[in-house]
Amino acid sequence: MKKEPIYVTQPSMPELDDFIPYLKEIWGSKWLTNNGKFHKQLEDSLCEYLGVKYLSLFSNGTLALITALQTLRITGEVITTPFSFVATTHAIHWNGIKPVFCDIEPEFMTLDADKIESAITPKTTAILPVHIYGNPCNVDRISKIADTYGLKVIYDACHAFGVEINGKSVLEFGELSVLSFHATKVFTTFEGGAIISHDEKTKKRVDFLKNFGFADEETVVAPGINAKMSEVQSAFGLLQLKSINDVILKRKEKYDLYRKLLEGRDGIRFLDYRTSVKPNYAYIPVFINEKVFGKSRDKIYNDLRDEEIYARKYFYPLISQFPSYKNLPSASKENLPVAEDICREVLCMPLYPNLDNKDIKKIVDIIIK
Ligand code: T4K
Repeated sequence: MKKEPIYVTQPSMPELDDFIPYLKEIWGSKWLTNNGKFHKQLEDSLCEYLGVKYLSLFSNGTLALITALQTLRITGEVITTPFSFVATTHAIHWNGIKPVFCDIEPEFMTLDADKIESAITPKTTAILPVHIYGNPCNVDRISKIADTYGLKVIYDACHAFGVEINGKSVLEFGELSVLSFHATKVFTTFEGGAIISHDEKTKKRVDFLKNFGFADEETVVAPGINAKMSEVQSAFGLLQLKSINDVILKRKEKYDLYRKLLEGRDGIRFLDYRTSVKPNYAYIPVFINEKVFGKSRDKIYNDLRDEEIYARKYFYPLISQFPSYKNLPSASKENLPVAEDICREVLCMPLYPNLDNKDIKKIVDIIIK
């Protein structure tokens, strides 16, 4: 029998039968969207699960990022990382703000706090770092820099569902954090996302902005957008949440197996989590140094594809290499030497709870053969 292709990820689906009662309730109530019952329940349940006070659901992470910048009225220039999914910088661009790229740390691949200050200009109003692969940024250093220069910090936490530092949610840092619940994420609502804020007033502004700016039937307080999550998606989220601890545990088992089989080989490196981090095992990026390992990242990528195994080069090319951004002064190769190297070495391996251990062994064999 022909084997199914293996993709970089696969959503963990609950039993369809378990979803039917939710659908029946939605059908019965005819309440499909706009802050319905399941929407409210999911916001409360996520606050509890994630250990945060205020969370606003969104239709996706990109609109949540765009709205986060609107919420804080960010203008001028925003310092960000080129090593991320392109939506991070697009959100800045869609707000008419100039992105300023800053290099990343070689060890953790998050924004290099040592290089942020030299990117600040009189026009800088905010920093938009990314907890890449769910590994937290240097949050303490970034907070200090932001305080010193009077800047806001919005974290792109799209990979960081459930991640903690020293027992505290990573979503507690910065003025706002943004999650994605896309089908490829650890926790999913098909499409979806959220903004985490720290006070009721800000949460209210976020909620107005994601609903066209309506404060009530006759009052529009700002030029908002439509970025609401529907009842079907919210219900799916409630069901997903029931198995999330199991999902993360299974991801860890697969993650550990990759590391056991591949660790210690010259020219192959894994991303180490910062100390005191509780990870979510969202991704397993492997960094291949061609000169030392003797085989390039692209050769391994192609060898795997020949076997219908679709590892992904997250995140290559750098955002700064795309036509919309490559002419910015901060996009130059000289400004981003670490990110330029890392993006040529990285390959994210398939990782999801239902991935067969035999397939992991096969993937490792293809890499090392
Ligand atoms: N910030 C960061 C740091 C992000 O990583 C993202 C999204 C965002 C912001 C924006 O959040 P959203 O607006 O998306 O909520 C995927 C996702 O579409 C994207 O959400 C994600 N980051 C990015 C890292 O990965 P693609 O273009 O690589 O997806 P795609 O369609 O190639 O899917 C990858 C694999 O996943 C497929 O080969 C098979 C599997 N898959 C995919 C889908 C959609 C499934 O098994 N089922 C599915 O339904 O971008």
